[in-house]
Amino acid sequence: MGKIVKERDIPKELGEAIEYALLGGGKRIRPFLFLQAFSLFCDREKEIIPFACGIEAIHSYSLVHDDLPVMDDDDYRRGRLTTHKVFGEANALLVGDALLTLGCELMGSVARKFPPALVGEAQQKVIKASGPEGMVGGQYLDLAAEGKELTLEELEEIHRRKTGALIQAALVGGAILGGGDSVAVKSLELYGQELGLLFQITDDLLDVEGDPLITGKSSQKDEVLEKATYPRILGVKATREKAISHCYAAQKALNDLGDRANILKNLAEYVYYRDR
Ligand code: GRG
Repeated sequence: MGKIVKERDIPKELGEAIEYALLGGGKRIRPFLFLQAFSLFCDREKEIIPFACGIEAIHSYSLVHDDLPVMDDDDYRRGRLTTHKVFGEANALLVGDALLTLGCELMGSVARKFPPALVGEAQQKVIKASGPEGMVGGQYLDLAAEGKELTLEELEEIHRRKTGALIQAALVGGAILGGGDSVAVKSLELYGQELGLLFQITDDLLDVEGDPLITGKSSQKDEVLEKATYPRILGVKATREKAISHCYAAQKALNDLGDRANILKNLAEYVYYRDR
């Protein structure tokens, strides 16, 4: 991923800010999911890596913008200062714009090696999931809900869009590009839906119970911003139980794919037990 900036004619300081935001030690779960789904059906992982990097670039853009003072106003991310704290707000806005557009470019670049129709379909899934019907829409609803009481259904809709849509699209995109049939794509879609909710629930739990030295970000932020969260609506114990049921449902969705899907099944457990 380090080559993304070096290989392009990007103004030096902007390039440094992009690298700071992109290469700052995230878990890289979305590109991992994409590559795992792809490799269930095709062994040309090396050639598809730019598409996976594109997904991570889009995810990183969303974090940079989310951390801005006009949004969640966070000083720390991934164990260090947020992009706007280091490079200034205007530059962080541009870094986010750059990562989003670079992400689209990177995904499209694999059309030189894979069937362009499949690349277009997978790319459309990821872009749609990142836009107003998905992540941007979820972020909008999330900001609008600050300080309000939400029902569990309303909370779930926010997270299905904000967190779940891109996770699901990474899996579906990988399966499509790898050549998976419609039944397999559907299984991964269902797995992604459950994993996305599990991911958000554990994110909420980490905000309450996590160690900032391990998570790399401030804790108790949801309470400060008066955000509706699973622990706030259900309590911590019932939230943990809900997380377990999504973990099992995610694993069950992959049963038809057999042992080759074991890594993805194990990943659901990793998300359940994660401490960062
Ligand atoms: C600004 C359009 C726009 C969207 C922002 C992703 C997002 C929407 C906000 C991030 C806020 C947040 C904490 C969401 C909960 C789940 C989530 C996406 C956490 C961050 O993803 P990780 O844990 O991050 O995969 P790393 O650092 O590992 O890449």
